[in-house]
Amino acid sequence: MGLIKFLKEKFSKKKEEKELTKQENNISEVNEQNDSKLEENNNIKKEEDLNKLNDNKNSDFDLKKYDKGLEKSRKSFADKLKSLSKKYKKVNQEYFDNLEEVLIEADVGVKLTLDVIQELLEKSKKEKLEDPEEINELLIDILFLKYVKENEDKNLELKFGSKNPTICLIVGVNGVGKTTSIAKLAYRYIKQNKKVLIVAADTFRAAAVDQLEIWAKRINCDIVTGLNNQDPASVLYKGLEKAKNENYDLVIIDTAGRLQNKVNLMNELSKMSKVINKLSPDSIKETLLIIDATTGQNGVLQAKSFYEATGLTGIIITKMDGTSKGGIILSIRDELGIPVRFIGLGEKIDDLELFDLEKYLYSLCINKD
Ligand SMILES: Nc1nc2c(ncn2[C@@H]2O[C@H](COP(=O)(O)OP(=O)(O)OP(=O)(O)O)[C@@H](O)[C@H]2O)c(=O)[nH]1
Ligand SMILES: [Mg+2]
Repeated sequence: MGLIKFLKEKFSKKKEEKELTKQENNISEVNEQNDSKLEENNNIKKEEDLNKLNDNKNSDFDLKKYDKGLEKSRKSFADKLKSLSKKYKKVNQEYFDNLEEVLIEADVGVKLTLDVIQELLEKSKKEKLEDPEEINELLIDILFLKYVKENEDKNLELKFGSKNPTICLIVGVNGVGKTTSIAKLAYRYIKQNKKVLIVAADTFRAAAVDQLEIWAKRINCDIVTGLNNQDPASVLYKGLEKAKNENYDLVIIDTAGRLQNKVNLMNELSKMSKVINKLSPDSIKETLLIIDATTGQNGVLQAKSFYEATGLTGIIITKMDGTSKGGIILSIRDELGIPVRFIGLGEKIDDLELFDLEKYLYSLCINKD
C-alpha cells in the first residue's frame, strides 16, 4: 500500500472516531463486569484500555495541531498537486516539469527536487504508471523514503540519564525563535515531571535575559542569569554548578546568535562546550539548532555553518505556521542528514511538537477538502 493510502487510513477522522467509540464501549463493558475473580485482571485491562484511549486522543490532538500549523503549506503544496493531477489525464514531460516547479516552490530544495523527479521518472516508467494521481502518490512515498534513515534512533525526545542532568545548548541566528523555543521545551519537560533549569547565557542583549525571565516566571521554571555583557561561559558555569548541586534533570542554555562573525561564534561556542565537558563530563549533551522556516533556503545555509562550527544533535524548525514553504524540513534533512527533533507551530507555550514524519507528510501533502 502507498503511503498516502496508509496515512489516510491511519489518520482519517472517521476511523479514529469509530475506534475511539469502540474502545470507550469496551471500557464500559469492562466496568460492567463484576465477577470478583476477574476483578484484578479487569482492572489491569481497564487501565491498559484507558491508556490506549488517552494515547489515541493525544495523537488525535497532535494531528489537529499539525494540520492547523501546516495549513499555509498544505494550501500551497497539496492544492497545487491536486490541480495538477486534474489538469492532466496522463502524465508527460510537461507534467514532471510542473511537478518540479511545485517542489521547488515548496522549498524542498533544488538538489532533493531533482533527485526525487529523477526517481519518480524511473519508477513510473518501470511500473508503467501514467495516472497523475498515482504519480503523486508515488511522489509522497519517495519523499518519505528519502527522509527515513535506517539505524537511526526513532525517539526524538531529549534523553535523560539516571544521575547527571542532560545539557541542552540552543543555538541559532538572531530572531529565529531561540528564546521562545527554550520556554516551550522547558514547559514540555516540566510537564513530564523533570526538574528543569534555564541558563540565560545570551548576555549580549539585556532584553534577551528579560524576555527569558518573563517566560521562566510564566512557566514556573528556575533560571540562572548573568550581568549584561558578562562572559556567557561564566554564566553557564554558574548554571551547571547549580544543576549539579541541586539535582536538576535538564539544563537548557540560551546563546547569542551572532553568525555575522563565524570565528567569534565558533570561539564562543567551543568555550561553552569546554565548560560543559569540564563540569558535566558524564552528562548527555544535546546541541539543537533553531531554524526559522520562513527564511527558506537561507536556513539550510545557516544549518551548514552551525554544523561545521559546533556539531549538532538535532534541529528545531520554528514558525512552520507562518510559511507556505513547508518543504524546508525535507531539504534540511537531505542536505545535512540531521534529524528534525521538534517543530514550532505557533507562538503559544504549547505550540511545540515532537517531529513526526507521518503526521507532517499527512498534513502537508493531503488535501482535506
Ligand atoms: N508564529 C510563530 N512565531 C514564533 C514561533 N517561534 C517563535 N516565534 C516568534 O518569533 C519571534 C522571535 O522569537 P525569539 O524567541 O525572541 O527569537 P530569538 O532567536 O530568541 O531572538 P534573538 O534573541 O533576538 O536572537 C517572537 O515574536 C516569537 O513569538 C513559531 O513557532 N510560530
Ligand atoms: Mg533570544
